Amino acid sequence: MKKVAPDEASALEAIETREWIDSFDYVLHGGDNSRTVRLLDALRMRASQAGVKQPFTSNTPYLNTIPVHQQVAYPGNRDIERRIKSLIRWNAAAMVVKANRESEGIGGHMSTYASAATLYEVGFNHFFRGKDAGHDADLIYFQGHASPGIYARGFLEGRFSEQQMANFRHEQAEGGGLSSYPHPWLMPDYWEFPTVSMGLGPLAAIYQARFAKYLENRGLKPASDQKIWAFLGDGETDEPEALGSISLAAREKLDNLIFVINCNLQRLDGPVRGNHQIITELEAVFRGAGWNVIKVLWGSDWDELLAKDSDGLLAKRMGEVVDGEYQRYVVEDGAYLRKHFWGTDPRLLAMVSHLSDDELRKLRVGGHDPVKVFNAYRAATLHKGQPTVILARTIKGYGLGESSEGKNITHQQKKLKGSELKQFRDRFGVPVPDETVEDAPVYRPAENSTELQYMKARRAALGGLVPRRVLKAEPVPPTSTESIAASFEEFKAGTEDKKASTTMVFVKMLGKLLRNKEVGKLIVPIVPDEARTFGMEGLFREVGIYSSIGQVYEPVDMATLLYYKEAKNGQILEEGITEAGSIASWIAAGAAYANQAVNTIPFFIYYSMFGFQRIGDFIWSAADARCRGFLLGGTAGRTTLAGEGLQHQDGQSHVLSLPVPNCLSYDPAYAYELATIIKDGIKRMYIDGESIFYYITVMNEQYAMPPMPKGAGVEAGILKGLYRFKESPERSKDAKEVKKPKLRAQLLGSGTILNEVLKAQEMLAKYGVAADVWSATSYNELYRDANAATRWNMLHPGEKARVPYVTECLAKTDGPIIAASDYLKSQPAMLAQWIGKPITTLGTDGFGRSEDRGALRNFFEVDARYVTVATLSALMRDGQLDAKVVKQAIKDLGINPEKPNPAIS
Ligand SMILES: Cc1ncc(C[n+]2csc(CCOP(=O)(O)OP(=O)(O)O)c2C)c(N)n1
Ligand SMILES: [Mg+2]
Repeated sequence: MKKVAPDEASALEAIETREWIDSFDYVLHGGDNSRTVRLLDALRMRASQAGVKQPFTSNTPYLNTIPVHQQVAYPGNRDIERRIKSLIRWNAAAMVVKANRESEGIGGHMSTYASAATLYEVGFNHFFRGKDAGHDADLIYFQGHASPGIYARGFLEGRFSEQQMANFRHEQAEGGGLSSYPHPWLMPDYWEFPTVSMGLGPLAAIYQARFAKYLENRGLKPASDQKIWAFLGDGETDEPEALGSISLAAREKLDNLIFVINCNLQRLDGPVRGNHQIITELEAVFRGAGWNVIKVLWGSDWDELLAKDSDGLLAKRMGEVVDGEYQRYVVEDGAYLRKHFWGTDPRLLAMVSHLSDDELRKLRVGGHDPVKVFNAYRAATLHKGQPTVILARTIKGYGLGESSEGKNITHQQKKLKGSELKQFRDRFGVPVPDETVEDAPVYRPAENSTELQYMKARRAALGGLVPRRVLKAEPVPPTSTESIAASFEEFKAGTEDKKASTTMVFVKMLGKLLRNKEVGKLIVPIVPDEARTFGMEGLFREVGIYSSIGQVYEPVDMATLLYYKEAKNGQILEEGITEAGSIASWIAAGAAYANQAVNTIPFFIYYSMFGFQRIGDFIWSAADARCRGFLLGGTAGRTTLAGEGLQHQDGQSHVLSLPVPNCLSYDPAYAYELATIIKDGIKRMYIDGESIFYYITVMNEQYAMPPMPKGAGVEAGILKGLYRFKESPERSKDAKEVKKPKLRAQLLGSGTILNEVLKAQEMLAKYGVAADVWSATSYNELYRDANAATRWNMLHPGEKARVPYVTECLAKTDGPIIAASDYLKSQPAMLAQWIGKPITTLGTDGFGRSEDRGALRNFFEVDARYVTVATLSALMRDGQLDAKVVKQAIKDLGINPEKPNPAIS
């Protein structure tokens, strides 16, 4: 065989490649796209048959997804829009620079918005629909660190005064200020979605989009063309939450969802993927998950060069440069680019021989080109049957000058020197005069200027200002309080001897609420694959499991009464094993009163251990977003959930719920307590419109539910967190022989541990101790009330002091206080300062064991025997009882005083 020299081989190969491409082009120009796809399929098939190993790739070349010939012309006035964008760029940077000059270290970010300005401005001028668009109004998750740019636009729109701009990050200053990031709690008329805890926004947006379809399919919201836009950082996609549910979005065909990933190739410390390409990686991930992916990599400046690239040399080169190198190109000059990017092949060099170094350097990337961005958004909004992700290549710190643009330090840059401000001003043509430019003043043109008029007209055409948080939902009918109360009446009566768990009681209540004529439709039950755990499977058949396509198979249990019924109008959100996804649904439903103008009432029930501990950051963001609804911590209680061991047994969720200021947490023991809390919660949230939500633990231990004690103040006590459940029987008959003077004590119990406390009350009678038993439904509420009173008293000397509720209840009672719960001892202990006497707390500090309830309660020292000994011991310390009695009790009750400390064993 004739040997071919390498050079000759590559020349021959080039000719051969050319011929193949020409043949392909011939078919392509025939105009039948599907024919070309079939042709490629046939080739692939042939290669497979011949045993040619084809590397798997879910990537397309490193080029714009939308070819030039498929672009439409830009509909806006490019020149005016550029001027507006320049003013916003300036104001965004100026507000951060000024804030940091005035308060050193106050923070703020310039480089994120600088990279994303075009991405936002094309949206504001041509896509984002405001609230006046009614049900079509879009929901937009702004990248948290881009807030200065969003405020800067608001300033031009006349939404914020110069004073407010100057008070960036000083909400408390005179005239009000602007919060660092999107916080609906702090700016409830403006921000809708807290996004700055990175990763939460993308996941929340997916479930928001799914919830929008749920509302439509259930007839709670008319069909609409609403879009959910989520802007995120490329670095942010490293958060597991960010990409964790993208397959759901594809499966559900969420074509109302658009992700825009600002691919500036940098995160806080440096490049996102220095040695690789983040865009290539994300393209594969999203395409693999079934998304429509639109890459916006190259600006129009590149069109001509790429048109000449008939052999794909340039495209190949673009695809092989790693991000660290691309970042380098941003900071280097044109000569560097010519040598390092173009200089790898003489044919590439020849392609740009007509361009000067400066022109080479100025070739723009796609995310800074309004035409490319517009076309990507247009394609995304028109796309059907899939969610879309736009991967937009941008430059971090774009336009911020040499010390910032593309540099690794750019994320943290908060200051610009006078000369840098001047450069910035000149580059973007901002009309700030030389005399003041170094002060970094914000600039707003005259009200009747072309720029402001244009902005206003665009926003008016698109349904008004964005972002805007508007409360449009009708409150639920006030009469629902009565209808709910009537249906809950049975819970007041108790179950006599029939045993039930609070979980069973809750499920019964939920059923009643679902059947309630006034609120039934609004209830949204959410479960993360735990419906059977909580005995909720009866609801499957009754209200159906939501499925956007109904049920396309015959379920295996079709013949049974409780079959697994999926339906397009199903009410239950069965999320599968994802507490993060479930809470995202709960957040969408809990804030629907503001975002979707529907007052949905979500009940999310889950294993309590996997709540605040696992998804605490989501719950915090729900609080910020002013969500309303109920979180139910099921199988709660460290010793109550028997057998499951330390990863399931929750003894901390009430400690973890305390920091959430608008979350009310309860640990009820009995049916009537639970009924009282839920009934009041619906009234406060959905009739009175309070931005609070509830965390309630429910348990799986079964016992007879007592009737609600008679007497005024019980319901109020349940809600405030404490009431006397059972007074001491004066002296039990067994105790007659006890010669001692009467001893007294106050016993507090929560959740199922209240039953242990009641048993202890009887035991103590035998030792001559008359104890009252209190049900402590919420230590957290007691703590907040007491703190509020103490604070008020500190600030109002000389006025009649307010008495905390817990003091009112307990300070004047007789005897020591012993409090037992299935949670950490710190729960009751935090009230000690307001009780005025010693308090002994029993709780479940430590790791659990895979044991049964009895063994666990012995291990953690929270059963009736320990409550008894703790009481006797407290009386002894108070000098009312001899140590011998306590010792004897320890012996009688079979307690081993030398057992290891459960807190650390
Ligand atoms: C959960 C979480 N971790 C860390 C941070 C701190 N943080 C703020 S911005 C940032 C880098 C952002 O990079 P990227 O997502 O690429 O956004 P860019 O600013 O480049 O657009 C980091 C680490 C945060 N806000 N949230
Ligand atoms: Mg980035």
